[in-house]
Amino acid sequence: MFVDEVQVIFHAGRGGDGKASFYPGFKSGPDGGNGGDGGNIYLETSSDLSLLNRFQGKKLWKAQDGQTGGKYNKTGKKGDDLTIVLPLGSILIDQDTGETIELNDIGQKILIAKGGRGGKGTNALASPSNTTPKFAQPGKPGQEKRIKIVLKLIADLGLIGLPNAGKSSLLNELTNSNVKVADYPFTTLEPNLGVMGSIILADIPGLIEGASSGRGLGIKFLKHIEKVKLLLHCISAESDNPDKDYRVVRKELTQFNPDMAKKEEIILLTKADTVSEKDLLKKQKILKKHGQVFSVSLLDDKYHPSHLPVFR
Ligand SMILES: Nc1nc2c(ncn2[C@@H]2O[C@H](COP(=O)(O)OP(=O)(O)OP(=O)(O)O)[C@@H](O)[C@H]2O)c(=O)[nH]1
Ligand SMILES: [Mg+2]
Repeated sequence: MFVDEVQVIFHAGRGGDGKASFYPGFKSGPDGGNGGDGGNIYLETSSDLSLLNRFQGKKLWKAQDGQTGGKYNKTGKKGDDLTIVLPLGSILIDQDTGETIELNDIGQKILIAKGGRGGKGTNALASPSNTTPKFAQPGKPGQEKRIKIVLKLIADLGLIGLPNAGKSSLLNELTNSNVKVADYPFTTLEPNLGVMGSIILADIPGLIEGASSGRGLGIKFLKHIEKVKLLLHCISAESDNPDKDYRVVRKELTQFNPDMAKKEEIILLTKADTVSEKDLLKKQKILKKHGQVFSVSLLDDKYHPSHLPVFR
């Protein structure tokens, strides 16, 4: 199941207590060390959209506490930080303050919960007016944040088309993605993102006739590419009727959201290596009446998608 909303608690580490102790014998001054600071919790982005799944069974995420200070003015060890990876496009809503943060950038890292300060030990607390403090400071609690995470896809380019048109193969070829590809329809069951330099590419399950009234899977995920700047409409050169393929998908798109149908689109006539040059040109010509058409193939370098301006 594709998880796009979760509730979590981020609990940073508590600061370690300061130590109350004194040098033995003749030195006798206070020697209690400070407690170590609690670990922080950081959030980092990734293009893996399935990452919210992990929060379904585990709500509470804790960073390590700092350790208590020691004798001989030894500072306690700092608690380890915890870095949690979230999908690009995660919106964080603080359930107590209402504040929202959007994680829209590749490689973005933020501090979400700060660890508590370690308490001062008797050595640090000693002053001319109190040369032998009896008590050390306790460590401070770490920040606790109750956060709702909602996933919104933020791709720049969206791959659409009938099942088996080669959408996921293109995603894998052009980006860091490694999603499942197979020679049957509905291989892709959930959206995938890939990163190409600073451009984010989205692949969604194939659309079929009747999708907008609930058939198949793709329609459920169309909302995730509502914000893309450009649609890459994939049509297989293997098809006997590319014009019909084009119209089926366009009809579903329009019925889902007429605004989406107004979006800029280019047509990719995929798997160009599977037909003769003559057949390819014929199909390209048929599709030209709908807009710009580019033949692409992952197996024939002449048609490799990396040659296309949109991917450069
Ligand atoms: N010959 C050839 N086969 C290709 C090419 N691109 C993709 N394929 C094959 O086409 C089949 C379907 O590819 P996918 O990438 O899974 O297609 P999809 O559009 O993501 O399909 P769904 O996820 O079911 O919607 C796979 O067997 C791919 O290996 C190509 O350029 N040439
Ligand atoms: Mg696919």
